[in-house]
Amino acid sequence: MRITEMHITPIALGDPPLLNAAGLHAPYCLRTVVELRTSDGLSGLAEVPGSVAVDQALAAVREVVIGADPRNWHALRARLAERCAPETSVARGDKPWDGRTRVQVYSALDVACLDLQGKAYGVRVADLLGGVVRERVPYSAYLFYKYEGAGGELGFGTDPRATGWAAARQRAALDPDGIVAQAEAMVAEFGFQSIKLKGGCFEPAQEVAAIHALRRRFGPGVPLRLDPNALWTVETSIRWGRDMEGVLEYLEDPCRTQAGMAEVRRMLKTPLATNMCTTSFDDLPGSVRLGSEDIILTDHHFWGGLRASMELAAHCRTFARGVSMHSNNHAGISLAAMTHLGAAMPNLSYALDTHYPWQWEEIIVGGRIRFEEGAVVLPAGPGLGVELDRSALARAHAAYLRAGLTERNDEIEMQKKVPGWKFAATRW
Ligand code: GKR
Ligand code: MG
Repeated sequence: MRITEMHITPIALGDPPLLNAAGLHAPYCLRTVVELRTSDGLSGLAEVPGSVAVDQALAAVREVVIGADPRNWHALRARLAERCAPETSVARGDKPWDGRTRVQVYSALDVACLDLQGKAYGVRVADLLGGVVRERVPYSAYLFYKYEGAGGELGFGTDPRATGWAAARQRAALDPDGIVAQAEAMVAEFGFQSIKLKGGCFEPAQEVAAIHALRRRFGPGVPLRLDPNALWTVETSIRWGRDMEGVLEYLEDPCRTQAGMAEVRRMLKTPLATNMCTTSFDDLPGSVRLGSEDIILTDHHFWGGLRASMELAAHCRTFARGVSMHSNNHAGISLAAMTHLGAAMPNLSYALDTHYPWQWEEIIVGGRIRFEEGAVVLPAGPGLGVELDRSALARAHAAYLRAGLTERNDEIEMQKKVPGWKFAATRW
């Protein structure tokens, strides 16, 4: 079997004005869909966070990919390394999301090749990752402070006909009551059994008050997490971490650097998780030496693919760390890939993050993937078990061309609401 075609399609999906440490989400989030086709007529899919830089990095390896055997990942990866070595964590940047592009090339090709292999052998991607340990993969509700509006072509007005979660997706949520109302709507619609709040947007006191309000509303049976995306100092992290002791399942990236996290970890009983301080294999020795976190949040888009995330899970087992998953905005191909990974990871210890409920469009046949009691049932396969809806893909690509965005830039979006607003790597 040989790869004969590689298609790179940038798309834009509507996204509400969600706040985070770096500013505000634009009306559209960008993704890139990669499709590999083979000599025997198979199609393998992958989805990665989109930007012109990622698309260019993918296009730059096309001649290495064409002609490769998708069943031999080691051979393809070695050839990719000659052409485009993956960045180390130094290139990640200090924004909440990972700024690297070449790591995403590895991720896209790893996932698309696994999809092809699964289709060729008639098995699921999770089977290829070592076998299915759970058929239902639990996800967490992911709450955001937000301005009014739903983004994309739904615009920024409130649609009075919207009910339930659709209405909550449009309503502003800027205070603890708004966050509790958002959680109620999201939990009612999707059945999530744990809740994460995206922090780093307001004074710690306000975000911690929202966590206590969630605890009062949902009780100790619903695990809670807060993620200030490293905007707090070590002192602030200890001060507010103590205030939430016994309330949080984990505190995610309260501050910057492994050394900072290790200091906070020594002073708190609450476990710490990260997708900002330990973000690639070159970070692992420091993580172990310093003891910077209890839980590493993998993300196959940034760790180099599903197989690399399984390697990370083995590392976490060896060093008695928990493992779970980070997310950025995404569509169904990524959700399917995350679900296969979650289904195959023996030591998955927490419900996975997902931004999926914030979107409403889809590019796969059958439309939106459903959550049952907060979990996604492993797609039946073969491969990832999802197929491209080519007209939906064409619509999302047309939206990309209309939107005119070349990369994610939350600072510029925030300045449209708050003139002069500037990102600060540490704020409180
Ligand atoms: O979507 O605004 C967002 C998040 O802040 C995202 O960019 C982060 O990468 O979800 C992420 C996280 O857990 O840090
Ligand atoms: Mg995070």
